[in-house]
Amino acid sequence: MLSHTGDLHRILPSSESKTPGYQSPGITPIIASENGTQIVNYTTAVIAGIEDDDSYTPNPIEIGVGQTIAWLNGDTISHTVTSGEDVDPYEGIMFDSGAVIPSQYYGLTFDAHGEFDYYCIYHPEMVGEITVE
Ligand SMILES: [Cu+2]
Repeated sequence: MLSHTGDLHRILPSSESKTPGYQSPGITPIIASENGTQIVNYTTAVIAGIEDDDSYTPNPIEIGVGQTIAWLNGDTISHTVTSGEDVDPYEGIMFDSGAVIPSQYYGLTFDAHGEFDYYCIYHPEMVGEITVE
């Protein structure tokens, strides 16, 4: 569903420049915005693997306007967080993480109300939904 009208910012995890490695559950990731500002208030979601609508947990993800979601790839293979769905000609237009490798984070901040479907380009059966209240 394309009901989004506001700005959407891609958040770059600061760990992108470091050697990827396993992060134990409970370790707080450092998520930084494009201008380098550290995001301290975010909701963590997990990319669990190829599990249909349980692939991303929680599902749906419910957040408020202005809040950030940080997806952690908890699987052993790469996945994406891509707007839309497999047959949608607009897929990936609003956001597209590219390959998120295992143990790495991808973050997005949502500045407007809306409902957003997303999926994994590599495994289109992996689907999730974001609700911004
Ligand atoms: Cu995938």
